[in-house]
Amino acid sequence: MQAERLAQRAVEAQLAVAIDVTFPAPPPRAGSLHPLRRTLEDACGYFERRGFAVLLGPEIETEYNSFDGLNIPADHPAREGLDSMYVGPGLLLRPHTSPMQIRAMRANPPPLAVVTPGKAYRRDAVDARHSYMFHQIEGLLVAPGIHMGHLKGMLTGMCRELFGANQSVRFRPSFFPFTEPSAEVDTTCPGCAGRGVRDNAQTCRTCGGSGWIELGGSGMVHPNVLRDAGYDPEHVTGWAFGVGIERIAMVRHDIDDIRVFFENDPVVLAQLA
Ligand code: 2U9
Repeated sequence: MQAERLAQRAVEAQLAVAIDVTFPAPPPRAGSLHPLRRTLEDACGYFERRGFAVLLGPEIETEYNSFDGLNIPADHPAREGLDSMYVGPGLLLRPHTSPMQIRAMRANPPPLAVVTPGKAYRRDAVDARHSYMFHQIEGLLVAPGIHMGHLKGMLTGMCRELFGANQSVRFRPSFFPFTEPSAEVDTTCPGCAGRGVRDNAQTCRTCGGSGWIELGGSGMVHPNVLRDAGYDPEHVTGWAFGVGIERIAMVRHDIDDIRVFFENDPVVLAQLA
């Protein structure tokens, strides 16, 4: 009898605590885009708003789309198992997103304006600045009368979208089998506005004092590439570029170790929101 009374009192005591169900609940924690996703979407958005198609493609690609169609000769070192990761005869993890642009040219007549964002894979040891898997965005514009000035203008606009309105872009002569002429693409360092030194007169840690940061490569599409894709280099010309997304995100967020992007520590990522 005693125990029953005690149990009854315990229930009554619990019920006596009025639970105000109208009390506001704690707000749900807002998530945020991963910094790589946001950089990819910012870069793609710039081109999409100017009429470029954003094309995704297979990450396992043929050797033809990865090399031959890009004027990369059969004996080129990039084709070795040292640099690329093969998953079967003539099949590999794509070393860049360029194969999707080959597919786009073979499937569509000019004029063609595409960007191809996505993962690319290279046999690299992981350290603060390299990873065997990385993200890039490549762009391709093919039409009558396209020249390097158009390329410089679009890349300058992209850098102003990504890093701020005062950015400049410069070309440095280079070589890639798939473009002629070829040029490395630099933009003024956002960390020091191109001065090379910070306000405290210290050498800028983002650019090492040069005032410029390398973003990637570019050039006029090689005639062999156009021809292989069924285009006539006598009637159309094209520009192309490729930039690394981790590189851009590291500069935008002042990060010095690429592994931050892949460890997915929510505390760290929340600071990059
Ligand atoms: C076609 C024709 C030409 C794309 C290009 C580069 C130069 C380049 C790297 C920069 C950093 C890749 O992310 S990265 O490691 N890319 O330097 N890419 S020109 O040229 C093309 C692409 C497709 C049909």
